[in-house]
Amino acid sequence: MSVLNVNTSEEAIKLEHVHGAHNYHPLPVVLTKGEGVFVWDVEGKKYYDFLSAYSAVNQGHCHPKITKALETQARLLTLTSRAFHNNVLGRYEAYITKLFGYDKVLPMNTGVEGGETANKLARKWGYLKKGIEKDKARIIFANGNFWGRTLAAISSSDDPLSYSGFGPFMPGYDLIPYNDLEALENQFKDPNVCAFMVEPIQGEAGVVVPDAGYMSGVRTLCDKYNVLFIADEVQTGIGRTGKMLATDYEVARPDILVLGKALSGGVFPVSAVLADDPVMMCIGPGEHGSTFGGNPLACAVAHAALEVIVDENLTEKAFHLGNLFRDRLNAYIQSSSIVKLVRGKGLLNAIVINDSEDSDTAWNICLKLRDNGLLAKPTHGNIIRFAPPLVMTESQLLDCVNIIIQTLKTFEK
Ligand code: IF1
Repeated sequence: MSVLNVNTSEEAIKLEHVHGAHNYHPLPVVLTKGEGVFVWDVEGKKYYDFLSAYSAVNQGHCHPKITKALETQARLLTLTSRAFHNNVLGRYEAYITKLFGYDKVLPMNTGVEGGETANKLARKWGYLKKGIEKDKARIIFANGNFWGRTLAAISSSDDPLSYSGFGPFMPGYDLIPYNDLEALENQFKDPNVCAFMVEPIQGEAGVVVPDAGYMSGVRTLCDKYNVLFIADEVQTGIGRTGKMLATDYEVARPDILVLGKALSGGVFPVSAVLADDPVMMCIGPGEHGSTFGGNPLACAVAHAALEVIVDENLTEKAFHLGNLFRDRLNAYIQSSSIVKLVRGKGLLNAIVINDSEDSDTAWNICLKLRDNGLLAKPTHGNIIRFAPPLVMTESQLLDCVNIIIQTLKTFEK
């Protein structure tokens, strides 16, 4: 069968519609090239990428250092399985555990596998170290959480779009309101609670930033009740919020840290779970793993991707550019009837549109942004997430602010 030529966006979309599952509703744009903060469509139109593949491309599209690491390792050794050692894994493990300050790392592939691994570690720790009765361990999550699409992940979801039609669900999972330390403490009084898994800023919920003191409050309560603090930093980590980790904004060191997405700069599926020995050593040989977990190619890519964050000071850049972004948007909002507010930290931001959740205003704004050369996508209904690559320059950011504001003005009543 000849390789089907895809010469137009329309042809590409049609092929996806006919031959692909309909589990997404993408913005109608067909991308063929990415470089830094820019992407190009099949017709050659250039766009600012203001989604960064949901914060997986913090380092910019096809970063040369990361793609070089991929190409070099791809010619040497891509996969050994963990049945044997290789010369790349240990070097990467030493680097990432030193960078984030943990005793050990358990390498996986996708963010949700990282979350699953963290949940298994916490339950095992609960039985071995906290003395919880067999099969009684409970993990607490916050309303509005999103940590992936597996049956465990959707079992902890309060979003019907995530869980409807997929039951029965994982037992031992319970939900409390986000940003509510009193509700959390009430749950912790049950000695069967082994962990609280939470995003420092809730991404999919619409970039929901909790009150100052929430993360440090979680840390304090976890210490008080001997509960593990699992931080899901798959979206907020790796410099995105203006700190290496969003939990770095407070005294809130997680017991288990879950990383993904930008851990590879968007070049390869790589995730990681970091913890100290008293937790990590609760899982022994043969009790957990993955065919591709810790493969040489993933380790080489992730090592380079992390070095880019450090060497190019992308965390500090995200901090300053994020403040500039919110300052400019807030100035506009003073006179806007269409935008209620802007919120976020670093370069993880969102605007809330002054319309009902089920209106298509946010979608229409994103279509217009696309026409004006900037790609973004609504999260829930009336919220548009803005998350450009952290390598953006100040002048590019101001150019994007101008595109966003000029576009929003066409929707003002
Ligand atoms: C999709 C959302 C974002 C995540 C956090 C774990 C994971 C994710 C905080 C799982 C993944 C992705 C999944 C992707 C779209 C995107 C997403 F809209 F789905 F919710 F970013 F907000 N923790 N988020 O955000 O990581 O297994 O996907 O590697 O499913 O459409 P993964």
